[in-house]
Order: sequence, then C-alpha cells, then structure tokens
Amino acid sequence: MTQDELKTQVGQAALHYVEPGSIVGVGTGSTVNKFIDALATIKHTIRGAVSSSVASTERLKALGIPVFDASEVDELAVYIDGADEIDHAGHMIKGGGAALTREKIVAAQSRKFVCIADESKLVRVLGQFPVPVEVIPMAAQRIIREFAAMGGSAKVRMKDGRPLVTDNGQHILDVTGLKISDPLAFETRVNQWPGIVTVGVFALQKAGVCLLGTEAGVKTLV
Ligand code: ABF
Repeated sequence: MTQDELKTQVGQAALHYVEPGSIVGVGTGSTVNKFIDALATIKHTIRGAVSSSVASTERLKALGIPVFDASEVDELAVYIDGADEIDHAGHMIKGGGAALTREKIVAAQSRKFVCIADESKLVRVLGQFPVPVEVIPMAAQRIIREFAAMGGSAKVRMKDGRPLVTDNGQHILDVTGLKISDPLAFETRVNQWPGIVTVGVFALQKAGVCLLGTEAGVKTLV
C-alpha cells in the first residue's frame, strides 16, 4: 500500500468518531484532507466544522461543509487531526504545516482528540522530527539561544527567501537535536518563555485515540 492509501484508510476510519448532528473539529494536512473528503460523503448528518487553518476551511467550504468560527462554538465532541510524530502515549509533535497554534486552540476546545496518521509517524521518543515553535518575531533570536542551551538547534522557517509568516502573522522556528523524553515537562517549560506563541509538542492536548494506517489495516492505539 502507498503512503497515500494508508492516509485514505485512516481518513475514512475517523468517520466512526463523528457524532451525528455535531460540529466537528477539523485539523490540517494531507491526512486530514483525506478525512475531509470522507466527511463530505456524510455532510448531511453533521451541522458543520470548526477548522484549524485557512487551507482546511477552503477545502471544507468547497465540498459544501459549513465552517463555524471557533469563538461561535462552546465545546466540540471531537477534534480530528494528523501529526508529524506520535508516541505510544499519544503525545505528538505537530506544526509541520505551520498551523500549530490554531490546532492547539481547537484541540483544547474538544473533548476528544483523534489523531490520524500513517505508521511512519509512530515513534518511541519524540524529537526526530524538528519541533515547530511559533514565535513573536522580536523574540526569535533570544528563543533560539534558549533552545541552544537545551542542546537544540533552532532555525527560522523560510519561504521564498523570507521568514514564513503564519496565519497569525508570526514566525516559525524548527528545532532539531532534541530528545523529548518528558513531553509534558518540555511543553510546560517552553510555554513559559516570553515570545512563545505555541510550542508544537502536544502533551497537554495529547491524542485520546490514534488511528494508525498500517499494511495490516487501521490500528487503534492509546
Ligand atoms: C497537521 O498536519 C500538522 O500538525 C502536522 O504538521 C501535519 C501532518 O501532516 P500530514 O498529514 O500531511 O503528514 O496535522
């Protein structure tokens, strides 16, 4: 099976967690795009979606699924999103698509986080994938030095020769060289540095369920 087929498989399997009549939290990325396509086939059974990015909002609307602003909705039953890495306890690295802040907001608003991923994303210890961190630009150099003191190497993410600007008008650092054996402690510590908007380690908002696409079919973890 190709990686694309594994993503299609988990995208479809996630429909099982969508409650009829509800507003669904929808994340970002190529795996979530498969979920959005699957969601369109049952769109008459849901009220709509809250989305974590401009890109997902556009895809949902193009398929005729109403999109609500996060501030219009109190609580979501479920948030379905991908990950760049996930460990066996449901801690994740997210933000490869630069949408981590909105992803964390919608995840915090949801009772259950269902992570959908192909098996290449499952790791024993987080940190192989560079940790994305959204920062206020004026704090970037100081935060780079903080990560260096932890043994990490942080670089400003670039696009077309300039720092990438997020949906929130901020910059992204990608941090390599970290081995995150205690994701909750790491997230809590980095969250406190001035100028951090969001750190792409999701331990406080970890996955309650992980649907993992494998050659042997969809495995349910956590
Ligand atoms: C989002 O999309 C991100 O948090 C993560 O960076 C990425 C995963 O993308 P894909 O499904 O394309 O691998 O969920």
